[in-house]
Amino acid sequence: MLATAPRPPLRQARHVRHVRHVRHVRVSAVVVVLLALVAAVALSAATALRATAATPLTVSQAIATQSGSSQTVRGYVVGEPVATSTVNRSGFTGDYAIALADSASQTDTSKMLYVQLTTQWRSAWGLKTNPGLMGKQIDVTGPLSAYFSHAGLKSPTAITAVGSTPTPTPTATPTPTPTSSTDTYYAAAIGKSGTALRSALHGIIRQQTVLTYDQVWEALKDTDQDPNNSSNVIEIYSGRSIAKSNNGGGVDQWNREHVWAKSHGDFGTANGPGTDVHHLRPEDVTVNSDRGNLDFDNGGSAVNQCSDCWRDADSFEPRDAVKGDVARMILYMAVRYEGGDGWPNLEPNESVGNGTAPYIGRLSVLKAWSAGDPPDTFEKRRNDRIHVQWQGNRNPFIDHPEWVGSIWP
Ligand SMILES: [Ca+2]
Ligand SMILES: [Ca+2]
Repeated sequence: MLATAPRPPLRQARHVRHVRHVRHVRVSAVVVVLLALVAAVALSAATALRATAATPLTVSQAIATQSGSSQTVRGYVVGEPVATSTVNRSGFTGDYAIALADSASQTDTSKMLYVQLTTQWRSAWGLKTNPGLMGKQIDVTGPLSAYFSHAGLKSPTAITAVGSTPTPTPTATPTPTPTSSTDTYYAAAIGKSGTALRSALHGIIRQQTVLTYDQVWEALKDTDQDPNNSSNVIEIYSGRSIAKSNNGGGVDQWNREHVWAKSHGDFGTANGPGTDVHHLRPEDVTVNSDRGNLDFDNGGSAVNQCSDCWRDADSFEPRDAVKGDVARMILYMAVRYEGGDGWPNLEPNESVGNGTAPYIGRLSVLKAWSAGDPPDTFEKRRNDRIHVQWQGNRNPFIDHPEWVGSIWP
């Protein structure tokens, strides 16, 4: 009986197991292939990253590659660029830029790459704060493009010392920014008043990058850009919008107006007060000439080509919309230039017709102008751009108009 027991069910069961086994093998093979593909992709990505990190450009390669593309450059810190052909190797004045070279002893600025230090990098990589960085080898990543009219790298995205553990990337600071975080910038001045406030502000704002007179053209094309037409700038007194490219000395072109007239203290256009963009503005060549070196006061006759501008023999009155701007620029100059650094001590006074003395009047009128025309979006953006992009310092009276009355009660 048992011998005749039917077998087919057993063969069927074996068949079923076989089929299941085959399916299992096929599924396993697919998983293995997929895993292999994932591993291959990950490996090639890692290899690519290693390749990028392992082969930074030399400084001379970076100088030859000013294409705007983001690259990592390895070089030695050799100084603080302060102008196109000037790099401080000691006596550092700010934390706004560093120069890199392929040799730690390099002194030829044409063999250096100028690296901009945007806000988040300054405390760790600026030479004023960290003079011991001189001669250190570092890697910097960022777009290779001109800075200070010189081969450069702007807005770095990473900076690391060679041979050290990478420091975490600080939170990127978008530009323009600082209006909401100026309390840090003014930390040494907050809570002070009168002469103590003035002295603290001087100590803060004298930390700046000094531009050349040529760089002022480029700076003004940024700081005074027409908000409604990025190809144009706004002329301060006339209020006209004019093509950025139409600058120069010809009739109806725009040129660089010194709101603190350069003859008042006779500082000219050498790097210093004569190139400080905080008081330089685009203006029509003829109107600029009509303002000349007049002090500021109310009254006079209408000025040609300048609606709502007035002048007489010893003073000039601009249109209402920029009266406060003019006042705050003059007061910035007064606190920025206190007789140090080889420059005259610029001061506002109650006179008009100051001529070549380092004074500009009339203070009581300027104070009234500041109160009557508070800072607007254009003026605040301008201050931010000068801070972030050009000079690294701010006009305190745009950020804190109330400080005018504290310093000049
Ligand atoms: Ca204004
Ligand atoms: Ca002064």
